[in-house]
Amino acid sequence: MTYPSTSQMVALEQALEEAAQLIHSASHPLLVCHISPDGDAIGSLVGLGQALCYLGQCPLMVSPDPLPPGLRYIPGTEEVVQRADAAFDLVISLDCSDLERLGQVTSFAGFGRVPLINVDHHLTNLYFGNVNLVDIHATSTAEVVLRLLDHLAVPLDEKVATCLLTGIVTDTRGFRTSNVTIQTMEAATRLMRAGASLPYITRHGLDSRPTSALLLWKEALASLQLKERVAWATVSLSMRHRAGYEGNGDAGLVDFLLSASDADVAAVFVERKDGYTEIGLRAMPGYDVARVAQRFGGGGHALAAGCKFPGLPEEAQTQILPLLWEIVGTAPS
Ligand SMILES: [Mn+2]
Repeated sequence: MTYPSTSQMVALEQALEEAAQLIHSASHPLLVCHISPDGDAIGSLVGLGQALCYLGQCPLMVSPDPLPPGLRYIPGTEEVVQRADAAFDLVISLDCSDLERLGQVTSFAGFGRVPLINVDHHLTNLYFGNVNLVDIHATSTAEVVLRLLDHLAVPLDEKVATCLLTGIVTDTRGFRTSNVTIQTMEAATRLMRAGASLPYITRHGLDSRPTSALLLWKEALASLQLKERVAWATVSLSMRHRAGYEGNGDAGLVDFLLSASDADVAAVFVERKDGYTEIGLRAMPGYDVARVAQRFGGGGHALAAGCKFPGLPEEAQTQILPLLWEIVGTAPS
């Protein structure tokens, strides 16, 4: 697997035009986001979905996994479905770095026989679409969707703006990440002008979580370890049970671990029912944890990545922690 070349990045303008042509010639597009969806996945899905209604297309909006209750404040999410009953003549994937992230959608009747537009911003994107609208410098897929809407000359309304600003705010954790640029702030300003409320989105998108998530943190933090600038913790099935936490993943714990002043890299190892361990990785600017995630078939961004390991958390730690120590042992680039 290789990172996208410069020519692929230069091809972005051409990809915008090709995507616009495919959208204009479609009658029944199907939009899909990734499994275990986050704010950017759902915000981009329903933002683009509702905007395309202005072109007379009301696409089918599919999330392969059920919507986490915390994302239901995003306008339009009541129309998101998990299965496609109707036929479609175009697929647009949002925030997915590879086909596996589309979950069961790749087995829908007709998938693979219609064109696919891949809209994403992950460094590890595999360019699996007929058109690849992938900007690895964008903070979020929502930012790429905004460029597509500009290219299509679709007007922004309050709902669409709220969806897209949710994607930017959640993927940048409130404009905190190192990839935030003046262009990001300009995009956010435009979305606010169109009616999106930044305080509302920040409150619902970042500063609110189920109480059971805090109880899960309490359990998992008892396992916190820090050695040679790597902080890590485990979320076991029994912790999840004791906390009564029904969501997937680590409930955002890995970002909290990176706030330890002695850590440059953080990892959370989440035990799953299927025998796998899900690993969330975070790094301070200058390091690249996506390369470690890729070695185990995962992906993401240099500073935020994830992968799955076939085995228990302890087994995953034996293999992955040495690679993380290797990363922090080298000077940041
Ligand atoms: Mn994203």
